Amino acid sequence: MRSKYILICMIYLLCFSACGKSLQQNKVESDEVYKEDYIVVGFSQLGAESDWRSANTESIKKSLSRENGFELIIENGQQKQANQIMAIRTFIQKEVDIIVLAPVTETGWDTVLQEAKDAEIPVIVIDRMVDVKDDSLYTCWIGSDFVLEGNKVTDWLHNYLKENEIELEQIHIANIQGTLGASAQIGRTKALETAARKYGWDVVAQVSGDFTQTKGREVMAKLLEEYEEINVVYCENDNEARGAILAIEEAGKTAGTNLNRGEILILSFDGVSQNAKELLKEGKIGCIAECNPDHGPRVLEIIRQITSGEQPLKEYYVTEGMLLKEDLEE
Ligand code: GZL
Repeated sequence: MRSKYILICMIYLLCFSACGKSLQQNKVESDEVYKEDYIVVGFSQLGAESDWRSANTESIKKSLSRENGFELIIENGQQKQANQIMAIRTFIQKEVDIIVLAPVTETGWDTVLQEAKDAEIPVIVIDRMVDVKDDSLYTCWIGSDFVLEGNKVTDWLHNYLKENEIELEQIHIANIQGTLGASAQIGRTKALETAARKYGWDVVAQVSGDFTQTKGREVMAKLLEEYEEINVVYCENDNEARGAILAIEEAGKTAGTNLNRGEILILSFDGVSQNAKELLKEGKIGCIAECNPDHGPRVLEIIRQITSGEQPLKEYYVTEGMLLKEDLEE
């Protein structure tokens, strides 16, 4: 009886160790397969402050998917550069294959991008630009021409004033800016300032709305208290525009396109959310310069180039248009 018991135990132990080994082996193999078969990308996204940002994140997630051969690690910087720098350092420690960076502002990246370069990890910058001394610190950039976006809006305003025979002295512009130091804010503000000098427009105030609806509403409420005469608001994204319209209506005024009837003309950027398109259709926003969030496909193409040893171009501009009420009605 005892020998039979010992035999059963031996058989059990043999089975267990064989099984255990193969499980362990599978785990090692699966880890190796996991690591070898996927391109590991660390994506430092600046935040989730706007509809545009959410669409941008979704575009990257869709392109850098498991099905396409990627393991994507996303870190949300909550609009703080320190968080993004920490994320990049974590990606370096994890020895990711590629870093994608959507920088909150242009300056302050030299040191951490040098660390990525020393670790031989290519960095693809998307959306806003980085302002670094040595542009070999990043492989390439994909984004928009923010001054051109601003020029489209100021051209539209200039034509609107002409067509409606509105005198120069009649308009008083408030500029609700984006996050100060962000390429989108720098470019869009520059376009307004250039046009204001060229046409002699009165810009009564420039205040940052940080690209959010909450801040846009807060800033607009304060501006209305301080400047009764404001009748044009140049918002640097749709979320700020939505906030500004709420504040205008809470102050008993009307956002619209008939300045001669005392309405306040809202100008904006992005054109991503359905809500912004509705406001445009209703005439609460006069025009929206499109800002294309769909960077995923281009990033995918660039990573394919990098991993096959090709050198991508240094800059890629996404295509963008203008959203007008008449287009949406069609
Ligand atoms: C523009 C992008 C801006 C959007 C805002 O490319 O950086 O940041 O216009 C977003 O909506 O917050």
